[in-house]
Amino acid sequence: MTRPVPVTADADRLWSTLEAMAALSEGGPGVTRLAYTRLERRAHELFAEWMEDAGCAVRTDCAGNTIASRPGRNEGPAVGTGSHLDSVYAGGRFDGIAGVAAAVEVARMLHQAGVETDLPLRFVAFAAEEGARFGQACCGSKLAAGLSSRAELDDRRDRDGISLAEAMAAVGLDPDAAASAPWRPADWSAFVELHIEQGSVLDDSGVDVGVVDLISGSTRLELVADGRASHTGGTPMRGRADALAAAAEAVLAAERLALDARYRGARATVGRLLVEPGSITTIPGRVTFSLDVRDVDADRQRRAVAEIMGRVRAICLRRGVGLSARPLADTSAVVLPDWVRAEVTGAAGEIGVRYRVLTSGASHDAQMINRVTPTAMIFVPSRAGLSHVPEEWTDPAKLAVGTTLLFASMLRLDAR
Ligand code: HGY
Ligand code: MN
Ligand code: MN
Ligand code: MN
Repeated sequence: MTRPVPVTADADRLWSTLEAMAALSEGGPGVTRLAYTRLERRAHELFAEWMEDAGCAVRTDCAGNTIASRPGRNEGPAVGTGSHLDSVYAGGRFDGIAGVAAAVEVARMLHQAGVETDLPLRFVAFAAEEGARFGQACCGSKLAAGLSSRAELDDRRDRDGISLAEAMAAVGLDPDAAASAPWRPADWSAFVELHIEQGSVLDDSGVDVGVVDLISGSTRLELVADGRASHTGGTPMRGRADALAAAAEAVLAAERLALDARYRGARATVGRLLVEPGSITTIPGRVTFSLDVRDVDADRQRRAVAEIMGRVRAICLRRGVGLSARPLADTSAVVLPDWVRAEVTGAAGEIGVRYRVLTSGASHDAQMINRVTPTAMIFVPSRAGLSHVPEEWTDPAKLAVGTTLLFASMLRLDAR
């Protein structure tokens, strides 16, 4: 006998789920729970415990994604939801976790009400979505979508030179198996990821939720400027090959290009810069720095990268500084399918949730999972648009509204 279906998420329970997950952090400001670390696996274990208590069977796939399955009346392609549990360095409590906590709450709402769906439902905690540690974004969902080669797992390395494959093996995963066990599209009917907006459109407009139509692409490179280290006092200014001065010009060249009207919509950022030998009295010999170029237009994104790299090469040539570059990630913008988005906006209409259609500047697991099964995204507001910082905040009531919409959307997708 099914009891009346609760149509609203339990905001307090949802909040304590989020807080319990956010407490799993390496310490220091904000949340630090990096890709393929013991701490990330601990977060997946906690997710698995919660989902077993909510009546799901739980397994971890070869890429380290944890998948909780709830049977329906019939076998068949599942309706899925989920997000990631890793964070950036000193990040916020909501990026990724909000979508996983919402998935847990939906499973609890269904379990509590004894709801029997037609199709099976699956709730996913993705591994290693953030590029903070290895540069590569969406590792777990890329592997699930069959978009990562085994060589990439050896090639991407963290600050200590540990490769993705070595980090996976260190937490008990098999990189060989991970690179050859993609999810089967036939096992899925649709997927909805709830995530914080990481921009300020919802917060500025006061609208409760966003429904995403397009997710930006992202090209990420690691550049190394090789100059000539030498004594800061004994070396005349003329004829120096100062790697940091060259990198500094490169940072400004990237910014200037992204501000150029020809590249309106592109975003270019140097987020990390390492100076060697890093001594006050030595001219910097080598600078290693990142370049992240995002755009909703794949062609403009690649033209922006090409033009920035052309400018950086010219700067280095003029300064007698060598330049090398290696790719870290390269994804194109993804348009999410109308029909799944229509089910989400239809559910919003049914339950009286105000929404607006938004583009995502951030990349997401949904981008990869959309290659497996048609996907939608629900955004909840980020206060002042802040994210990837300890000040990241989403109002508990707004998170509950987004979760209620996720619940209603999944039931609509099940009933199709
Ligand atoms: O970097 C991003 O866009 C996402 O937060 N991983
Ligand atoms: Mn995220
Ligand atoms: Mn993020
Ligand atoms: Mn994401």
